[in-house]
Formats: sequence, structure tokens, C-alpha cells
Amino acid sequence: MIDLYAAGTSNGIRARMALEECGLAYTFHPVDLAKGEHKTAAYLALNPNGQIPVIVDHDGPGGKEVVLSQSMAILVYCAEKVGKYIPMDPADRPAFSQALMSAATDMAPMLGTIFGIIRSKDPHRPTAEMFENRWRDYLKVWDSTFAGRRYAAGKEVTIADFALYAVVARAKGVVPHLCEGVPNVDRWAAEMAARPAMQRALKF
Ligand SMILES: N[C@@H](CCC(=O)N[C@@H](CS)C(=O)NCC(=O)O)C(=O)O
Repeated sequence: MIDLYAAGTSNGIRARMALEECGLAYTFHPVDLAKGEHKTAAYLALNPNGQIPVIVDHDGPGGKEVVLSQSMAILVYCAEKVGKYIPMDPADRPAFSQALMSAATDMAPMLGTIFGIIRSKDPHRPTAEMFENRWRDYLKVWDSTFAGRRYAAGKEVTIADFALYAVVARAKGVVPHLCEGVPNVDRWAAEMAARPAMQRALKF
């Protein structure tokens, strides 16, 4: 059994997608960020960074307990645990790694930065616009990619799709004006949204 500590942010959604898509049994523990539940001593013992998500796998490798934070690491961990959603053919790995890293190091931090700025007391519009434009540019490149490719890394669905969809779904919900004019992303996102595991993962 796995315990998941999360809230309905893109990082929390990503961890829940990992568990749902991999068909792993888990108990969900909602963490109320507004109440500071991620800063309690008990929570800090799980993740000293005081951030969601965290999973605790009571039956990790060798039967040992694994405590894991970082939503991307949780995706990789769950996929490796069930042997799915990571391409095994070395020829497929470069496109897979590139897609996964785009979600992890470009898309997710960019959206987090935009949220940080627009939710601040006195948002600095030129700075917000700079990051919003960068987000749009990244999304346009993804749109070109999806014009010739069904999934983020190729013909098969992988954790790169889950990593990316967590952030795109969140962006579509909170800042839809930043997600316009990308029909191929929309086609892919609709396919991801139709997956029953995704629908369960998004219910916070
Ligand atoms: N790189 C981490 C980021 C985790 C993160 O930023 N979590 C946010 C919610 S999306 C959080 O807990 N924020 C509360 C805080 O930092 O105080 C991951 O992917 O899991």
C-alpha cells in the first residue's frame, strides 16, 4: 500500500496521475496548503522542503519503505515499479527524455513562476508578460511536435505525457488565455483528459 500526500496543484495532480495510471493502490491524504499542513513537524519529517507531493510506499524495493517527494521522481518510481510507460528501446529514449525534461524543467517551472507573479500583491506586468510569452513559445513548440506525433515522446503513451498533461491541464483551468491557438496540443489534451485514470487523478 502507498500513502499519497498531495493537494490539487499541478505537482500534486502529477503524483496522483502516476499512481492512478500505474494502477497502484494508495490512500490519499489531502494536504491543505492554505492551513499550512505542509509545514507541520510530521509533514517536514516526510519532506524537509515542506512541499507536496510525497508518497510513502510501505512495500518498496526489497520490501523496504520508500519515502519520496518530487512529482517527477514519483512518476518515474511508479512507472518503474509496474514496468510501464517508460520506453525500453534505446532508440526511443532520447525523444522520451527530451519530452520528460521539457515538462519537468521548462513547462512546470514556467507555470509556477507565472502563478507566483500573478498571485502576488502587486504583480509586475512586464515580468509576468515575459514569462507568459515564454510559456506560449514552449506551448507552440509542443503544438508543432503534436502535429506529427500522437504522444509526447512518439507513438506510445509514456510518463512524459502524464508529466506534461498535469501542467497543461492546470494551465487550461487557471490561465486558459495562455493556452489558446494550439490545436494539436488541444487534440492531445482531449485524449489525455478522456483517460479514466486521468479523470480520477484530477478529482481533488
Ligand atoms: N519540484 C517539486 C515542487 C513541489 C512544489 O512546488 N509543491 C508546491 C505545490 S505545487 C508546494 O508544496 N508549495 C507550498 C510551499 O512551497 O510552501 C515537485 O515537482 O514535486
